[in-house]
Amino acid sequence: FLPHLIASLEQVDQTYIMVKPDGVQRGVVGDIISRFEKKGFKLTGLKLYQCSKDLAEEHYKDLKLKSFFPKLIDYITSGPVVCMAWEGCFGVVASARKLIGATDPLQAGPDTIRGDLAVPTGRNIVHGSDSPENGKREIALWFKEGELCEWTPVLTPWLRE
Ligand code: IDP
Ligand code: MG
Repeated sequence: FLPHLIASLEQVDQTYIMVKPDGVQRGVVGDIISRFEKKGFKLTGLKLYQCSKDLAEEHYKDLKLKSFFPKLIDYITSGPVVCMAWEGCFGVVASARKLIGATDPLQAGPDTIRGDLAVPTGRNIVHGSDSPENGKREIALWFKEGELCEWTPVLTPWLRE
């Protein structure tokens, strides 16, 4: 039983969650953080940060050819964002996307962050990685070495199988 428990406790993924500048301005940072805490994710990195155009463009490089790309970069660099690294068992990345809701807040379900708090797609207040690979990539992009904390929440056995 114990070796099995330890092995499954080790299966972790990370997701990069970011409160966009509109979320910071609107004072919903606490609400957003609280939803991930209550879900049982483990916070490993957190900072308020004014990002450069270069960093925003690198983060959204897959969208470079979209017509809204220049506006997206203006939006993301328009004020400080809150960068967060969250860790959880396998499924944490998809689970975070569920809490966030669809890209277009009109399509996002009730009780999701975007469904509850946002209206237009271009002001959808929060970012979440779309795959475990991108979770790793984005955390490495937004956090420097030494900014992430490794710690053991006492509730882990109650939150992971
Ligand atoms: P996601 O944030 O739900 O993963 P993506 O398709 O990766 O959605 O797009 C990244 C961000 O670009 C969105 O969160 C939104 O801020 C912006 N965006 C996406 N599509 C549109 C659009 O059609 N108009 C304006 N902004 C958009
Ligand atoms: Mg995306």
